[in-house]
Amino acid sequence: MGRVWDYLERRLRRGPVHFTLVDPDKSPGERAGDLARGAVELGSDAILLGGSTGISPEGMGAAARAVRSAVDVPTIIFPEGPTSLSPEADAVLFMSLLNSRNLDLVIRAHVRAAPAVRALGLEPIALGYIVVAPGMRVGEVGLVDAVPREDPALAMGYALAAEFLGMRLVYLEAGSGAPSPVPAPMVRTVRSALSVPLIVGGGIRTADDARTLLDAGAQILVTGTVTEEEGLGEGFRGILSEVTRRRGG
Ligand code: 1GP
Repeated sequence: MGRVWDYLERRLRRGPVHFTLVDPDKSPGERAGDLARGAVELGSDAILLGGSTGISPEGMGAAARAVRSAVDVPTIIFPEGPTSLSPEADAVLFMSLLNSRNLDLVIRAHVRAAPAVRALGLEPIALGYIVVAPGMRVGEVGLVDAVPREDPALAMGYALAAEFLGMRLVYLEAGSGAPSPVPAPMVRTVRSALSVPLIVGGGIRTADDARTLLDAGAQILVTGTVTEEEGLGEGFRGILSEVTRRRGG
């Protein structure tokens, strides 16, 4: 496997992992680098670059360059489509939106993107992406049949299907800016069935949110809005302290 995957496996062996999502539209170029530096100093393990609006390859490239020179953790593209790819990043989450009604987001865009990923030298990390209600913007633009919050068994079905198809990671997404994160009972049910690492994101704003999800078995937490809106303040620091205090030496 690739270098970024090896790094993630090493990090996961010592406890929970945190990814900081930076939107190159809201935090372009050097601002992305500054945010990344602060986040990594507080213990974040990787920087995801992405957003739900059209990010140009130039915008993605400038942000990736700035992040890579600011931090020595991986810079990973969290794509909204083939146009967000840039050779300046280390890896790309090669993700299938499993509960979309738009086949492009399940597999067809991937057919177009795969040769570009290879040509750009990006490390692809296969990921099953599952949107849970309310889903927010990704739920709308992704034409998603969102998993109802009270249906952990359905989430588990999707997650296991992703694992059986060979995906390396499963991501339960409540949607960026969701009023509350994926429910803990759903995280617990999915985690109890799954062997591959479980990522949870969307609506995580406080230490309490992080504690609840980590206690339920989330292995990787993703936060974006909390830093875009509040910087590296109390919310972000609280989340990172919940993650880092669970780590072994
Ligand atoms: C969105 O899960 C991520 O794809 C992050 O969500 O912006 O709500 O932190 P937030």
